[in-house]
Amino acid sequence: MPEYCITYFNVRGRCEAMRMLMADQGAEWKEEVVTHDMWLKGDLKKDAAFGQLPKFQDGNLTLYQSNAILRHLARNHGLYGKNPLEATLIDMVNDGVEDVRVKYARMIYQNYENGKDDYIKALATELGHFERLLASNKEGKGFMVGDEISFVDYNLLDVLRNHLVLAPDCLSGCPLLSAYVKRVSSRPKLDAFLSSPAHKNRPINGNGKQ
Ligand code: 6SG
Repeated sequence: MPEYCITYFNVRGRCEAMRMLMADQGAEWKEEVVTHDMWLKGDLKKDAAFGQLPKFQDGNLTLYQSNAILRHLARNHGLYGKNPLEATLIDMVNDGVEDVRVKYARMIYQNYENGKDDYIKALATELGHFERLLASNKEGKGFMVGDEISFVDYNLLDVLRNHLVLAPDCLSGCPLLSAYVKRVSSRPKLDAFLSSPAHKNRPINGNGKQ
């Protein structure tokens, strides 16, 4: 069993997709929770490869950058497609998820009061891209790429679930994505994690906005 450890703030943020992946794959991990005060002391920031968290340990290997961590877990658990072409397509979708995550975080942390309404108005277009991509694989009845779940499904699911909290009807024009969220969320081990206090009681974002 690998020795996984997440060092991060007490938020879902950039770690919930990797937590969902590990829970669904039956992997165990430790959590080292960093408080605001601990972070402001500066030692952790100084040690971090890019001055930021999350940090992730797999035995003696220490990693930074949440998407690199997701990819590392994907390689460990066979979640990176069945051939190089699928891996490339998974990367493409993941870059699209990252674009949405960055826009979402900018709105949440920098422009919530003034920016939320316009952000929500643009969601039909933003999320419509994923609806069409999903439709192009097995008529939208499975996963984003190929026949099996991959790391991008966990990352996309996390972003979609956060958007459903922000705007509960944001998937009303996306029937395939709506069904995908329900289908993937109901995988038994993932459902158990999503129903757990560890997930439910952890704030989505560090400033209390959602
Ligand atoms: C913030 O942006 O949690 N890391 C964040 N912030 C602290 O000094 N490209 C990489 C990646 O994918 C992005 C990392 C990410 O891994 S995530 C970080 O390290 C810094 O830059 C969002 C999050 N925010 C919680 C938070 C940060 C500042 C205010 C609220 C924690 C609580 C208080 C201070 C630190 Fe706080």
